[in-house]
Amino acid sequence: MKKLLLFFIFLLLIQQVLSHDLKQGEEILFESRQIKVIALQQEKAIIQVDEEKNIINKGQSKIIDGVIIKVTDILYTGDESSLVTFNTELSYSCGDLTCSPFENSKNCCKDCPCQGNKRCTSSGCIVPECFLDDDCNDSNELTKDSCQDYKCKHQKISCTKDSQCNDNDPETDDFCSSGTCQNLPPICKSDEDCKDEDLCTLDQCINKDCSYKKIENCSQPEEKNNEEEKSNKKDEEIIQLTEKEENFFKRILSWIKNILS
Ligand SMILES: [Ca+2]
Ligand SMILES: [Ca+2]
Ligand SMILES: [Ca+2]
Repeated sequence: MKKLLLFFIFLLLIQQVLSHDLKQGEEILFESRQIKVIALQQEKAIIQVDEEKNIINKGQSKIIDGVIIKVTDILYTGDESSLVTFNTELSYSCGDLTCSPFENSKNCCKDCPCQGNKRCTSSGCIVPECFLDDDCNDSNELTKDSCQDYKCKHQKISCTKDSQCNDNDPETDDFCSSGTCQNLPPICKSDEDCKDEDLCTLDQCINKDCSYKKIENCSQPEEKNNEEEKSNKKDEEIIQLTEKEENFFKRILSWIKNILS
């Protein structure tokens, strides 16, 4: 159990250290931090985290605005195709309920509360558009309105009631299920479509669906007779066998008697 826990902690640590390959001028978003490669030289890179930048030599690491950056390799070609490989890791922990140095509501609103009436979401602090699904009603019957992460979502649907699903085919059953029209063909058209092997059920087609009503006091004669016949045959075979055995012993006995006399 302890080993398993250590393994998970190890996995968690691996996930937090990420490796990136970026050209000069390119940028990435890492844990809500904007990281940009400003310039590259043979043995060094100028890297910017949000508003702060610094020079890092190949093979070295530095903390820039709370992000630990280690430059592991530079492929210098003399033009904009030059490439830098570096690892990023936060020097703080976002999600530990403590607003540490370098953390703020912009890069970790889980720990550093949003200002004013803003709310914390997975994409940072936002002014809430809604709190409940009802706040998002767009008066359009054919959209499903919901409030997710303080933002309104309007998902298109094709129906809200059965009457919107009429396909003008009297054979099919038309209904609306979770915003989608269903036009199901009938299970049966006549009693003949419902025939089963059971002689003790009444097979009928009622309202396009098969019905199998039990027939009272019904027994399946053919099957029963077959069973009885089978068991009788077996009994006969056993009797015949024992008779054969008896005859065999009788013959041996008489043979011995003949020899002795
Ligand atoms: Ca924190
Ligand atoms: Ca709607
Ligand atoms: Ca129909």
